[in-house]
Amino acid sequence: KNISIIGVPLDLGADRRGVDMGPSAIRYAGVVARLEKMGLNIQDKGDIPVTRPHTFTETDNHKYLDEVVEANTRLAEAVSGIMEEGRFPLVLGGDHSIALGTVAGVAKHVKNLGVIWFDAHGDLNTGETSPSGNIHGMPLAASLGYGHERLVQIGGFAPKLKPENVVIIGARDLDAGERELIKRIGLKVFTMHEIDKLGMARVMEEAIAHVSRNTDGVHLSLDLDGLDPHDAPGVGTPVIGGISYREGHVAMEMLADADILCSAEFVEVNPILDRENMTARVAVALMSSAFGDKLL
Ligand code: DIR
Ligand code: MN
Ligand code: MN
Ligand code: MN
Repeated sequence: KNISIIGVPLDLGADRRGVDMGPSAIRYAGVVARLEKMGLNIQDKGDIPVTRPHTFTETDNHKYLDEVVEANTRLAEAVSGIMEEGRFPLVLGGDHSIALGTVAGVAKHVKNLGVIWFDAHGDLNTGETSPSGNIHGMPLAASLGYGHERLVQIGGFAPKLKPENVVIIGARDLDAGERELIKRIGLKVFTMHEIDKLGMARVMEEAIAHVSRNTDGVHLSLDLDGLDPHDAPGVGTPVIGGISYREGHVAMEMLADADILCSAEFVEVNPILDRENMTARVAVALMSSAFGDKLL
């Protein structure tokens, strides 16, 4: 595989500052060397420029809408360019609002795109339902065509995803409006309840079958807060009772075996809240498994 890495030092979609340092933390954790050691061809394209705001702005319950749209428009173009070269985009966040740009760039080239969304949250809010006004709680809704027109239309087309091609894994903190949307559009969600009851291997079997049935490629959007805060403490919105380090690994290994991924992003690494860059190191370990690294 030929992989192009791109960082997005954006934290304006989240409440707590610091995930803008996520790309640096993941590079410091040795992502390039680790993947090169597996024999992969790696090109690090550096970071997308992000405009720092001079003042706080909010538009209809969307904090920093202009800056988030601008960064994601640039990201969509960069990701689309990587796809055009026939390379695999690996995007380093940054808050999860950057999925708006990644998914836009990938969906431009993959007609029926599947998505696996690892997250403690649904990221299915719109300006009407969001309790926070933070855009990192909205990217999956917008990619499905729900929410603010400027978010929905990033990349110049909409919707990017069909609900039947998406699964969420690891959810344990869903807002009322998100639950309503999940039921209304019939979205497949494996909450922690299903993971506890069935086990991660069975959940992944079902998830992989679901997202590869009618698709031409699958995007992995992995929010590190999907993992348990014990294993990934460096995230802005930790939620107790998450996916363990080992469950994360078997999930990534099963994705590698299924060989369905066309793109991936690892988001919400916050080095300010971390311990010895542990969360960035977990992110790199999960990436290597997703790209086929084996214990034996
Ligand atoms: C909450 C938190 N659902 C919101 N979302 C987070 O603000 O919309 N997503 N933290 O990662
Ligand atoms: Mn910052
Ligand atoms: Mn998220
Ligand atoms: Mn989350």
